[in-house]
Amino acid sequence: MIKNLAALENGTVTVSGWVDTVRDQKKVQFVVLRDESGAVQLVNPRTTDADGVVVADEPASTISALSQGSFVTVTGELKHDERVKLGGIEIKLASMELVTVAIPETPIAADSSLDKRMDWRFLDLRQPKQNLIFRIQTTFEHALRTYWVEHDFVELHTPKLMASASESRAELFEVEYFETKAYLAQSPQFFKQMAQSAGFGKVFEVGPAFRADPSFTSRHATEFTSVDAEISWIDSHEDVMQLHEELLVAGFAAVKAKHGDEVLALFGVEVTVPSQPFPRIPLAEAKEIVKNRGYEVPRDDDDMDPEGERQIAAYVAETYGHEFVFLTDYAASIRPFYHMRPEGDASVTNSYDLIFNGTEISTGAQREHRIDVLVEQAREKGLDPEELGGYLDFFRYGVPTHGGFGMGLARVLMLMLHQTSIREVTFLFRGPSRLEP
Ligand code: AMO
Repeated sequence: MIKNLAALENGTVTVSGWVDTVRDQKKVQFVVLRDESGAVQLVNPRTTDADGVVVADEPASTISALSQGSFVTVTGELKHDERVKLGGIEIKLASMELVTVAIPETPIAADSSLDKRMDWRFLDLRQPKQNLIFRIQTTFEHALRTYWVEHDFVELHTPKLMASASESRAELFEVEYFETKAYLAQSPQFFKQMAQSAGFGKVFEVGPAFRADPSFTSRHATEFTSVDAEISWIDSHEDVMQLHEELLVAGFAAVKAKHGDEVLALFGVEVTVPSQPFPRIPLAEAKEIVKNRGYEVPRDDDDMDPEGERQIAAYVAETYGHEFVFLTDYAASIRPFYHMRPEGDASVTNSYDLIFNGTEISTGAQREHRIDVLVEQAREKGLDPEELGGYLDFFRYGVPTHGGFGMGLARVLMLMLHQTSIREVTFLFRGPSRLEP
C-alpha cells in the first residue's frame, strides 16, 4: 500500500496503483500514482543518446502513452527527500507494468453533478475523500459492535421478506411471492420485540430497511441501513436513551481516534465525541423554545418539522454546547401503536427522536408490553388485530418490559462529516429514480 512507503528505508520497492497525473517532460517524466491509502510521486529521468536526443526506451514509452486511471505496477528506488511536496518521498522508476488501461476520457470530473457522479459511482469512490467515508463507517460500526458484544447483546439477522407491514402502511414495498404477496421489511421492529419475548434480553441488528418513500429529500432513501437495538427490563425510555448515548460516544470516540486527523484534513471537520448526558427536551417544550426564537412549527403538525429541528439544534448548541438532543414525549397521534404511553396521559408516548446537528437520526421508545393495552392502541390506529396476529402472540405468553431504537446509519455519517445528502455517504444509493448501479 502506498501509505506504508513512508515508513520504509531507501531501497528497491514494488507498488501498484492508479495513474493520477502524468507530466511528460523532455528530460524527465513524473507520474503521481494513487491507491486507496494515498499517493506517491514516480520519477523517470529520460535516457538520451550521444547526440543528446531522447531515446524511446522503457518505461519512458509506456509512461508517455499512459491515460489517467490506468492501473500499473512499478518497481524502483524509493528515496526520502524533504523537497518532494507529496509526502517527502519519491520512487525513481526501473520498470512499469501496465496492468489495465483506462479509457482516456473520464465520464466524471470534480465539478460533475451528484447524480452524474452516482451514475459512475465506482470512479467517484476512487477519491480519497469518498474512500475515507467508508473506512469511517467501518470503524463506527465496529465500535458499536464491540460495545454490544462487551455488554452481552445478541446479534440478530431478521427476515426482510414479511407477510405484513412493520411500520406505516403508506411506505410499503409489495413484492410478488409465489402465489401470494410479501412486503419488504421497513424495520426489524417486530422481530427485535419478539426476541425480548424469546428471552434474548438485549439484541442488535445492522441491516437493510426498505421504505417506499417517493420523496427526493437529502435524508431519505428507499433502502437504507438501519442500526437497531432492543433491551429488556427497562423502567422507561430513559434507559434506552442512556444506551443510545453510550453507543454513540463509543462510535464517535473510535472515529476520532482513528480518523480524526484525516477527517479534519479532507473534510475540514473536527469530530467531537459527545459528552454525556445528551440534553433531553420534551417535544412540547422544544416547540415553545423554537417559537420564542421566531419560528413556529405548523399548528396542525404534532411532529417537529425539519426547520424546527434545525432551530432546536441551534438552541441546544448555544445553550449546552452540544450537537445532540433527545426530543422526548412525542404525541401518541403521530407515534406507532406499539409505543408505550405514560400512566395517566394517553396523549403522549414514552418515546424520543434523537436530533444530531439539526436532523433526526433516530427514533426510540419504550414499548407497550401489556397485550390488552396494545390491542386497544392498535385498534385506535385503525389496525385490525387479526392482521397483526403473530406479532400480538409475542405478548400473550409473558414478556418483559422493553424498549429500543432504530437509527439511520447514513444520516449519522452525513451529519458527522457535514455532508449535504445521504447520497454522499451511501455506498450505492437507492431512491425513487435510482436502481443502478
Ligand atoms: P423510524 O421510522 O423513525 O423508526 O426510523 C428510524 C430511523 O431510520 C432512519 N430512516 C431513514 N433513513 C433513510 N431513508 C429513509 N427513508 C428513512 N426512514 C427512516 C432515520 C430514522 O430516525 N421501528 C422504529 C425504530 C424503533 O422505535 O426502534 C423506526 O423504524 O434515521
